[in-house]
Amino acid sequence: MLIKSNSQGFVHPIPSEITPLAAYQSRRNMIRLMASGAAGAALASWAGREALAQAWAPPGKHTALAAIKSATPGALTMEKVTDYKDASSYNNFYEFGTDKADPAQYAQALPTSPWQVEIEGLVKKPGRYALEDLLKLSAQEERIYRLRCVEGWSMVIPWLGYSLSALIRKVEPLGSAKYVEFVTLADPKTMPGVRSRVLDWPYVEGLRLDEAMHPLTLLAFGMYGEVLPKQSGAPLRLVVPWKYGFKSGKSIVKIRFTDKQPQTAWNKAAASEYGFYSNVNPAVDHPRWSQATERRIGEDGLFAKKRKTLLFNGYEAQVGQLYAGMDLKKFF
Ligand SMILES: Nc1nc2c(c(=O)[nH]1)N[C@H]1C(S)=C(S)[C@@H](COP(=O)(O)O)O[C@H]1N2
Ligand SMILES: [Mo]
Repeated sequence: MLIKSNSQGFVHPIPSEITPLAAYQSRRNMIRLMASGAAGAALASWAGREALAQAWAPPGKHTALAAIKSATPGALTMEKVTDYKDASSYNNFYEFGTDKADPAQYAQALPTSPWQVEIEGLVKKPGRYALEDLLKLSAQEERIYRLRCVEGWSMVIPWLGYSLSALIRKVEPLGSAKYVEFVTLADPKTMPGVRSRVLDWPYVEGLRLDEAMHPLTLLAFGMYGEVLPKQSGAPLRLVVPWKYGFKSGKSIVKIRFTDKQPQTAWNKAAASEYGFYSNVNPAVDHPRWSQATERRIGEDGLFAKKRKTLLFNGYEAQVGQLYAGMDLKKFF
């Protein structure tokens, strides 16, 4: 299947799609504290501070979100944000067990400070980067993104972070770098799931370099105006909103630049079910089930309708160009 190519060529994300709802002025924000003032500086440029302040609603209260206008039909910011309670208690983080409730229960023992991320491979500036330095690298923004799991559920989460591209530029990939591999923590002492062989640990994910550089690809340190809860991938994770959730690795310890397509944990586990690209695509079924619809977490009442899944999870205008001319059934 060929995707629609965008007549305007590459389109940067429209501000309304990634509206940073300023949590900063009214709420205690660990990230800002840690970054000692570096965060938040760029927030006001997108919209008036007043509007931002009004738009922000604390976890559990979302009515004000609808006030944010969007130029894109079905745009993200018009959707109701998932309750914090649901987003932090229904998780996939197999290092802590395969049950959705396991991460919230077992991840609390994970020490997340100090934390370092090793940058290696085909870059000019490899090395160990402390979390504090990564936090300061770019202004934090709040971005409301859908997270769509391959299991058929989705959530809408206000993430805090910045475009991964800021880090990538800083470490200067060599011309030969074509892919980025993300390696996450695998510590059998603190992660009970790592003692079982459900996956080939550590959990590894990967992106093509241009996907990793895309402004929508977020290096996230927080959500809902707070530091990430441990079950959500503290102290830092990726959020790649147009791909299935498993591409968004949690608790990252290594970022490696390579010239070869990385072997990812899910691809190793079941190559016919989980390809390298894993773009959200209603037209490409998982071999064991359809991917055409999704269930929004928090909407599972008796009469809750399933939602139609959108190509690239609704971010086609922003990311479609990355895959122009590619057969998405083959490169699934
Ligand atoms: N390290 C690690 N990262 C991971 C996973 C995991 O098991 N281990 N699960 C992935 C999957 S399948 C999904 S859907 C999302 C879930 O993120 P959430 O629990 O914050 O909703 O995390 C992804 N990142
Ligand atoms: Mo997932």
